[in-house]
Amino acid sequence: MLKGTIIKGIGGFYYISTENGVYECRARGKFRKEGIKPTVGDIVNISVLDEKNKKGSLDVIEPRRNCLIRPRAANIDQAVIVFASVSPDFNEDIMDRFIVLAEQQKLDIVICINKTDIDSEEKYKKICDMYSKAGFEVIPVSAAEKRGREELYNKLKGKISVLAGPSGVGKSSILNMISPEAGAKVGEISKKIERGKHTTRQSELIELEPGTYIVDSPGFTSLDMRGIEPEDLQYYFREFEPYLDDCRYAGCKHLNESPDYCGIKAQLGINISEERYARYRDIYNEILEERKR
Ligand SMILES: Nc1nc2c(ncn2[C@@H]2O[C@H](COP(=O)(O)OP(=O)(O)O)[C@@H](O)[C@H]2O)c(=O)[nH]1
Ligand SMILES: [Mg+2]
Ligand SMILES: [Zn+2]
Repeated sequence: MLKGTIIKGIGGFYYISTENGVYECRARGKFRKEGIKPTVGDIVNISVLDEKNKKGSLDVIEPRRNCLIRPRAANIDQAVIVFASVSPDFNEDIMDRFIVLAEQQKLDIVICINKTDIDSEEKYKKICDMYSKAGFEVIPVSAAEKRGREELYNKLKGKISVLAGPSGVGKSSILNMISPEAGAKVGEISKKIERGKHTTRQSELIELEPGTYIVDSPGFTSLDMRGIEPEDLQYYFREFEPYLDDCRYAGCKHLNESPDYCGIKAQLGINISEERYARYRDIYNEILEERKR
């Protein structure tokens, strides 16, 4: 038995990274019978069938911590949510949706604010301040000037991370800054996908160093909130957490209740930013509206 992580799956073969290198494995028939599809990121046990040619059999899949649908990958540890401070202008509404989706998947979150080199008014400082106060790790970077690389890299170490964020904010550029090899590899893969058009495929894990991986395609391409239970939304705004017990009524929605009775509303402008709260309210109402349809 050898423990490893599935880093790639193609045509029924799985490539499993272990302490003795990468093995090409077929999955045992029982998985199909049980309706389990081995997935990139799965932590598995294999038995080695042919050491010289690095071939084996995938025998056991450990229970998953989470499983993202797009990109399809299991056991992702962390989302690095990338936004630009300018060009495109920072959009807090979209940012908070990315955060909510990452919290729902129980991912660690690192917020990365890019393009600080062209942010002449230093707007990024206010953004960093708001999100650090809300309890997030925030790293300002400039992929163009390779600023912030060390700090970001340290956050990736020992984890499987997915880069998320709108297009044009610099995700590819940041990956290139972190690792030109990884950047080139992802570039190649996305070209292949473009050529192949609608082929469905699993993601691939790109190894930065042993134990440290990046998922090859950006996470949460859709910001669909319909999978979120309205009463769970409060848990996806992490700065609410210390005050939830202060609400007088069980099941407080923190919407129309008076600040005298609601721990969250009592903290507005103090320990909870009015802006973040406004997004809680908007997303909450939007989920309710969607459910009426
Ligand atoms: N000035 C500046 N431009 C950047 C920076 N990072 C990326 N860009 C530019 O922003 C555009 C989008 O970058 P890209 O990495 O493709 O974004 P992605 O869509 O998120 O992968 C490209 O023209 C990049 O050259 C940066 O730190 N500073
Ligand atoms: Mg890109
Ligand atoms: Zn409340």
